Amino acid sequence: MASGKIIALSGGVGGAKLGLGLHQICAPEELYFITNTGDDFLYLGFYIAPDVDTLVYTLAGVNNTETGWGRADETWKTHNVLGELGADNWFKLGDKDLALHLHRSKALRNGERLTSITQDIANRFHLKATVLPMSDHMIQTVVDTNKGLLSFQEYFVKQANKPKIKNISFKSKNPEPSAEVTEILMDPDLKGIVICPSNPYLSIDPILSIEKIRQSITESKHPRVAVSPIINGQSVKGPTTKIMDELGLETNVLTIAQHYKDYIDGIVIDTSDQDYVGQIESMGIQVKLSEIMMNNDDDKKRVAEDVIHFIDHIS
Ligand code: FO1
Repeated sequence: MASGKIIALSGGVGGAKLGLGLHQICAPEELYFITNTGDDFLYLGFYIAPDVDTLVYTLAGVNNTETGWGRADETWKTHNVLGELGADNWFKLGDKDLALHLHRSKALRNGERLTSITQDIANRFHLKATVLPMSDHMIQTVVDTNKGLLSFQEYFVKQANKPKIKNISFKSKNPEPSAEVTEILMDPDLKGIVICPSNPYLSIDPILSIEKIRQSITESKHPRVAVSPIINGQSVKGPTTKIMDELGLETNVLTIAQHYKDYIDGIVIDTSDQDYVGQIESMGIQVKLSEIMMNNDDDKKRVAEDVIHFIDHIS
């Protein structure tokens, strides 16, 4: 079991896969996830935090492995009745998942912070790892598309990420990290920082849009490693390369390395992308080749081991 405190920046499904691998090989009480909340939104009056929930459910082993989001052994009675009532049900909330949204929304209305509610929920799932929302304040991803300005979930789920993206921005009245996020980023005993293979533009950039987080990571003396979210020009999951195309970016690992260059010392890329090693290294970024497609728990553990060895090598 690897020792030393690790911070992992994570979105939803892609991030949670590596998260589960890290959870298998690191001491869980030394693992801290800073999680994207740019996807959070109010739906049917409830506060929904999809990436936080995906991570908690995945680490707790109660996640739905078919959808990648929501809970396993789910039922959809409420969702179906909402449909019969002519209410919104384009965002599918399972019955068990809905209980969490009811509970969290009430706690938020009572003035509790998203961080402390998340901690309580994680404790009830017996998690020893710490899942930290990036902020206790609303910071919302807004997508400017050929269909106009869309909130993240309108773009991603309601319109099935079909609109063409022109620009992505992050809207907030108070773009501050929580005290817990600030504290762990300043921890002198940190072993390293990992950027999970989540979508850089939709899942990691919202976290890095918070100036204090961006600054801490840029100035950090601890090894910082990203895992590429694309392999051989293809997204590992979701619309990463589609978005890169629309933003006029080349869909390769070099673009990913360039995107993260201020925040990383090293990047793990797939062996099929080895032709890019020289160009990435000439940017001052170390490269580790690995097979980074994570189809099963053994793959997740193996990639996590490679990440931790890489951190050891850099430090
Ligand atoms: N993603 C979908 O594509 N369709 C859904 O109906 C949907 C429902 C949903 C409910 C709870 C939850 O925590 C996540 C859910 N997601 C759904 C995933 C969500 O859109 C995530 O924000 C994305 O996967 C990006 O990480």
